Amino acid sequence: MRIKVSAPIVLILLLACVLALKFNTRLAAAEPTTWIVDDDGPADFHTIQEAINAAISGDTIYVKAGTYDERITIGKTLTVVGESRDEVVITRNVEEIPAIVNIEAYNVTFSGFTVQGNRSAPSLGGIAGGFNSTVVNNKVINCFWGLGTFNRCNFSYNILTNNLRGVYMTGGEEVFVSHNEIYSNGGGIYLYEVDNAVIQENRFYNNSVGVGGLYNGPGGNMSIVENVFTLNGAGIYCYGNPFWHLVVYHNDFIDNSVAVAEPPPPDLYESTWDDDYPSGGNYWSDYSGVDAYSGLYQNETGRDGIGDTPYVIDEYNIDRYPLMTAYPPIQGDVNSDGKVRVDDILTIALAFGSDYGDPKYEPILDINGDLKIRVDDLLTAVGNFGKGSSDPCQC
Ligand SMILES: [Ca+2]
Ligand SMILES: [Ca+2]
Ligand SMILES: [Ca+2]
Repeated sequence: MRIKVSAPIVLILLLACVLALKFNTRLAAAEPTTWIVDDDGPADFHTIQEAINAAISGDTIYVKAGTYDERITIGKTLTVVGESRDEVVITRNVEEIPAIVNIEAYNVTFSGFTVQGNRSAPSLGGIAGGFNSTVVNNKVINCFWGLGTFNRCNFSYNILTNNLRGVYMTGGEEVFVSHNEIYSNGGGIYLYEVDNAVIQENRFYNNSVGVGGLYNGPGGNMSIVENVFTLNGAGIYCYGNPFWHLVVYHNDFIDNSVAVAEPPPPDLYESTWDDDYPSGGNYWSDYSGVDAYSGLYQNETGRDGIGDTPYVIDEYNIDRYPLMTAYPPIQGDVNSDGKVRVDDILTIALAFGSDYGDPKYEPILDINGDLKIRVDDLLTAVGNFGKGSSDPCQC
């Protein structure tokens, strides 16, 4: 029997074959594609969202310099990268909920953009959402809030400025915020009911509040370490219900109107404002104590760079080992004036040859901590000669 095949069926079969081939080629290649976006030049696409729509998970979207007036939703695991943080601008003037850039997938990397909003549009967020996302090297300006509501995410090396709130998180967990420049915002970082956040090595200056909220979930930890808080209304502003466990050390609090506003009341877990001895606590520019003694109880002979009396925020919140100079101290700055000069070197030289227990021995002169003042200590100080400034704020 002869089978009759009509022309339309042949066409459909052919089309199916072509599509299958194309699909298989893409699958077989398994090579991630990089899609180029440019607003005004030759490129695969002229809007970022079109490129995202065309991409599959694993692809990269590379966005060239330009201004992109669009709301973006990233619903796939993509690397979305701008050519230059200052020259690739995503901007919206109208209210977008929740944000201009919305990350809705896992493991997205978003990097190299300026995201600019309009603070008069209520609730306009900068970059929102995400799980296990990496949001690095972006600049978020003039938004109602800059970065928000992330879980298990890494925010690093971003600039957040002129936002009502720089980082605004509610209900997230395992958040790592580091090396960001956070200035001239209403609130630098506001966290509500966030479990296990680490806020490390950021610089907060000229904000109404550096870090605020801190209304942790049950069992949560909040670590605030190695940050610099300068000229904020309040460095840390704690309010709401009691914390669970707040750990704050090796930060510099310099010339804020108040270093810590509304410190936490006592609760199940006490707040910790230092990292024990000799690691120490924080540098407080309004600390008025002196450094003449050393040791766990600050009653042993010799200076150690730690104030001999605690820095008392209130009766429940005490830094037992306040630092005499901004963190990290410069090795060799033995008179704790924030710089290494001739007087420091001379002081070490005068104690040269002494051992722990000798009248001339002081822990602060023993730079390598081997309980003796020798040539290696002197050489380290000489190596740092000239370092440091009389101005602690180099913003
Ligand atoms: Ca001391
Ligand atoms: Ca010095
Ligand atoms: Ca030594």
